Amino acid sequence: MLECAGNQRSKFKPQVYGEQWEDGAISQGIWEGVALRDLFSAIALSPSAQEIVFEGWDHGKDQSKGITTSFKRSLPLTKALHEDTIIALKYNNEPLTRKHGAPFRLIVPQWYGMASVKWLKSIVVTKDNFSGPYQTEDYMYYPQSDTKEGAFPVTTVNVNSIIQQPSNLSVLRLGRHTITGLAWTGSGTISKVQISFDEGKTWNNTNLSPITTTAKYCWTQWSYIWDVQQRGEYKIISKAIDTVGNIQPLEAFWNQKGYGYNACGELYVKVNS
Ligand SMILES: Nc1nc2c(c(=O)[nH]1)N[C@H]1C(S)=C(S)[C@@H](COP(=O)(O)O)O[C@H]1N2
Ligand SMILES: [Mo]
Repeated sequence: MLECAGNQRSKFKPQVYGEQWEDGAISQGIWEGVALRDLFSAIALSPSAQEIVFEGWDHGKDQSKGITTSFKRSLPLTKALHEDTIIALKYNNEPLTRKHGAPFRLIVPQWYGMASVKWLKSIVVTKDNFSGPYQTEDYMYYPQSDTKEGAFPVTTVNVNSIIQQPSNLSVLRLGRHTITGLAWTGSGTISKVQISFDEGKTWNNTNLSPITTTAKYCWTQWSYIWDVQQRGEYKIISKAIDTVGNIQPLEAFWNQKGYGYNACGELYVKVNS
């Protein structure tokens, strides 16, 4: 699973500037390649090594500074040498295409998409903390609206869920309906998804699709059979909980650049005949 840190940005209140993503800045597929850890086992890393810096081939002019910059980000050694941090060569059992980052792409499980640098040009080990703009200006949470106070970097994917079916604002008949959706997290796996029909006062457990041992870092599909016997307008909300104990909040953590939105999924339906 690969999710842009700006996914669902359009839902922040107050609204924030930037690409107005709804639910769609997320994808899932099979990434295959060489573990960085294996690459580096063939090379002796200096004990003073701190971080590994990854640079993509894409570049452009930074309007405000008038200089050419490339997409470049670092990972701390622990994350870079995680067993599933890979240099991907294949996607969904086929050679990586240009769109997906060919010829080589870093894939960093459990972190938001910005960490998975496409079109790799260089990999450099440093003894310092790298501080390029894509990890000190962008991809930072700024909790205040007009200052940089309290800033911290965007890393791990937040626990999250959305409702996929029925679609928002649809009109349903009385009787049984299957409510379905997805849940995902960057910490452990999803342990529970619950839905509420009363703004979160009471919660009902949903059925989770079984977690396979072969596929890691996937979203979980969930479903709930809803037998509705009363006409009316309903607001349905979904809440995911992961094995590390993270609980999806009713309200997202507001930040200036609109990263990491993870308020409970919500859906409005009308039941009328
Ligand atoms: N070289 C390079 N890699 C990059 C980016 C970029 O602009 N340049 N964008 C990042 C961001 S913000 C995201 S969300 C993902 C998007 O991956 P996708 O294009 O495969 O969906 O790529 C990441 N890797
Ligand atoms: Mo992104």
